[in-house]
Amino acid sequence: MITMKDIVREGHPSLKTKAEEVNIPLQQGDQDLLEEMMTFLKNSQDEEISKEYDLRAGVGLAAPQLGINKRLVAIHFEDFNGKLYSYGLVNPKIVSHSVEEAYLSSGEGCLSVDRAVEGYVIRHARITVKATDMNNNPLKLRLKGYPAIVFQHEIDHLNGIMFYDRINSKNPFLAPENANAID
Ligand code: LHY
Ligand code: NI
Repeated sequence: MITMKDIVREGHPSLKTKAEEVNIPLQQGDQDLLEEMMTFLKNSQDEEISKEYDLRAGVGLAAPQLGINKRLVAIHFEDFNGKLYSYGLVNPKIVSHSVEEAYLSSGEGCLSVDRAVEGYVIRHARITVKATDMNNNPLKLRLKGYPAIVFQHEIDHLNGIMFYDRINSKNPFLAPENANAID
């Protein structure tokens, strides 16, 4: 079972490395890894299990956060309307995005970052993502709002990009004119 000790922290090279494409159909080991990553997220959101194993709640996890240099992402959360987003993604790619930008007004955190970093993380407001799912089927998703932010945060990990790389270093709370706040 994946716990916090398996998650690498800032300073680990895999957080700064572009991850490798994964072969389709998935090898058993890659499929098992995605399942484990999904289970971690579900456990982290379970009041009892998270307390027992001291898990920090998470909605997304990328393989490089386990020190594994592969383009695999797990996502599991309900949006503000109660719609479930639960996906194991293989080789996810943003194939198009809006010109409009967006940021979470409360900022972002990361399971690999043990400190608060304040500021607006400027991202695309809307994205279209193509990926392969855990059952080797092609997947195409159009996302906006909070889900679009989470997917971009996780896909960034596959490219060695951390959320604070997208905060304006001179003025962390500077929002571009074409950027909307998400509450
Ligand atoms: N997980 C964060 C989490 O709290 C992802 C996140 C956080 C996304 C805040 C958007 C806003 O689940 C990770 O750091 N995974 O990489
Ligand atoms: Ni992260």
